Amino acid sequence: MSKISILTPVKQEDIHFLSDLYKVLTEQLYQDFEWIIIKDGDFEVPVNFEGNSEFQLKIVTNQFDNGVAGARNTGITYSSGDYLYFLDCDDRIPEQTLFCLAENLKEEQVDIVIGNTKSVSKFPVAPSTYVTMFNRLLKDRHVKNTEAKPKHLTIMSLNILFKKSLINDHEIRFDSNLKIYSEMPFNFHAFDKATKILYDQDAIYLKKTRIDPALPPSLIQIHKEEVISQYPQAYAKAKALISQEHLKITLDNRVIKAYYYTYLRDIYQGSKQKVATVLPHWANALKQVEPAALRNGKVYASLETKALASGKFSLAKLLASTRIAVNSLKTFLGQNALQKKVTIGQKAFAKLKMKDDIILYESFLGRNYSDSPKYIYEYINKNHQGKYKHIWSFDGERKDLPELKHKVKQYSLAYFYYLARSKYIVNNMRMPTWFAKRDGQVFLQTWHGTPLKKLGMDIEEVHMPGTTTERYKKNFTDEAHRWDYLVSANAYSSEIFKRAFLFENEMLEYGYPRNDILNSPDRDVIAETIKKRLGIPLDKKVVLYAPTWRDDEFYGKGQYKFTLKLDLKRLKEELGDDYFFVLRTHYLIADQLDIEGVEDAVYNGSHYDDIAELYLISDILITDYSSVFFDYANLKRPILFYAYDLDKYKDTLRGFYLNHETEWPGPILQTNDEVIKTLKNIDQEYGPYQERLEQFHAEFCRWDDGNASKNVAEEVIVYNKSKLK
Ligand code: C2G
Repeated sequence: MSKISILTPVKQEDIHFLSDLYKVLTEQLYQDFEWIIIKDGDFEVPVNFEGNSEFQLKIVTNQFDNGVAGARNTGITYSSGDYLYFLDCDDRIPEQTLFCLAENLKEEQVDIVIGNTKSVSKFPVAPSTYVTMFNRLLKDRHVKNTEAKPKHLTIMSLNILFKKSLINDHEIRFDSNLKIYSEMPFNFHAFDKATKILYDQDAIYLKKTRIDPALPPSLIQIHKEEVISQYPQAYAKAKALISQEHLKITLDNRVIKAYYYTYLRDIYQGSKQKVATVLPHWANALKQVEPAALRNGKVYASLETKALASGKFSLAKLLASTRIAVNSLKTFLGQNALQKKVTIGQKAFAKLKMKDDIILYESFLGRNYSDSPKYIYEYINKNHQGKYKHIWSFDGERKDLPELKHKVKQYSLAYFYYLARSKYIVNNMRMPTWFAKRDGQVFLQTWHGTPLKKLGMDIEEVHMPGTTTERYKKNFTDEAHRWDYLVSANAYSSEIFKRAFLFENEMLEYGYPRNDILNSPDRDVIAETIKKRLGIPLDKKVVLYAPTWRDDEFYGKGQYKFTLKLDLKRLKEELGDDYFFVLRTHYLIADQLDIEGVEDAVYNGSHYDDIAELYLISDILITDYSSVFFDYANLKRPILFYAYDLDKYKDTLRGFYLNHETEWPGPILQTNDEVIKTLKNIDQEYGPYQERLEQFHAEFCRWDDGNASKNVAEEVIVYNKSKLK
């Protein structure tokens, strides 16, 4: 069999991909190849290629500053194989791919073998469907020698074996004037000159879609604007190189499809100047399309392409806009009620000016009047009276909060109106993915807890419903890029937030506004008032139980299950004389707790707005993996961890940032017996943890000095607004 030259161009920022790719190549069943790494620039490739490879490795440099096309051409000149194979450094091939491709060469006169390229967001890990599939293949594979069909004639050069003599005899090269689609003319030139082209569906190539924002974006992502005008230019160059009729039609169908569907909106969107530069390229391309191919389009669309091809840009634009509008209407009609509201709401007010004195607040998805947004609002409202219009967004009607003058229902027209008009948005959670921050709008993200459980990019595998690990991470980091300010309660949080959210804007390191109340000189008076209001006995010790949610226990998106594992009847029987219990489920929990029969010993505070007030009225906190204990530590009162599913949570669901044995500021309890025993003798049982609590307080609560609301509000809102005047 013949020797293959594998060509991998690499930019400096991508060299870290090479050691994995090296491993992939050492695992190939077919080893009669050389691997040529073409450095696109002058830099060192650290030699960390370990292992006993059978293949030859060459590292060469592309001396010319002509991008990936030039680098590939350089690779061709250095190659000594009979066949060329282009492989990008961040992609993967399963171990049988080269073997399958090479098998096709047993046929006579094969010039080109095209493999099967799949886009994946994640490379499969063994045992994967690919591994299973290939094990089967090795047993049953019969090379079918399928002649390549038009749909296999791709415009990408990856995962194709090209006979080198064909490439050299016809001087087929990548066009370095094209940054992005240089492969289109290369491939079609080669297809045109080839005698026999085969397609092998088992020769799989895994192309990674770069949705992980931690990775550098791909060329197409960087040059979005250029992509739009380079496609028709690449097409025109390719068309000029081919003579076979069927290839011309194949290429024509591609460009028509690209115009009608893939790029339509991008072509006509943007500034007049941009549209004026892009349109002539498409006009030129469509002029070259064979009439036969044009007729394949729908009548309306072909009128449009004809108008464009003959330079009637205004008419073409009118027809295209009508088509876009009809398509949008069709999409709109297919949307659910919320999506429809979002579409209308965002469009309706997009042209209104923002107002420097409007602030839109939301806390915990609009479910509460609470957390840092509440305290920031109260500070500004009290200290800068009448200077701002404060809008609160809630997920339902809140007649019980008459002191808030402007309340809007989430996703109502009024909500979208204020979303567009507000200069400042203050939220403690992520906004929905459809939210498009306006130019000049200031997003103050207060966040909602010092992280114990791993977050964002730090989570290895996401187990939440309705998402994948990649999607979750991409949404997360896209969202974090919209935040202008992020509140952090301690240095530990700042470090994690920067890494886990890829946050690069302004970190506000003043402590949590929501914890000001815990450090207030009036806190005992406030606590007594609340106890009286809620009917909680003043002469008993109050225990707050505030557990978190579990990623894998849910009814649906944002609707989590919770089974109460505390035995309330026993707690009442054994501790009821001295203790009173306050239960508080997490805001994502949909289940209602049943306290029937124990009402005289238990208050269900799950719907109470502000958990900070519940901290104040309690003497002891029981939690599991919730961030509540970081805030509660401000009070320096005992904290117990009722962590009945610790191993699962730690190892499978999330993982923790702090060591549970050495760093958590309290005992870990696994059963009701242990909880009861600890509460009965709380002073002795908690004694050994006092010192740890002190250290914990010093590390995590140091910035919480009772002035966080003031500091945050003054810096982000008051000072910025005064600068505008
Ligand atoms: N919370 C609450 N009641 C509970 C649990 C939590 O009111 N029973 C509130 C607290 O303000 C807490 C916040 O919700 O600080 C976040 O809750 P966590 O249990 O820590 O979980 P999560 O919402 O996943 O946020 O960086 C923090 C993480 O993002 C955790």
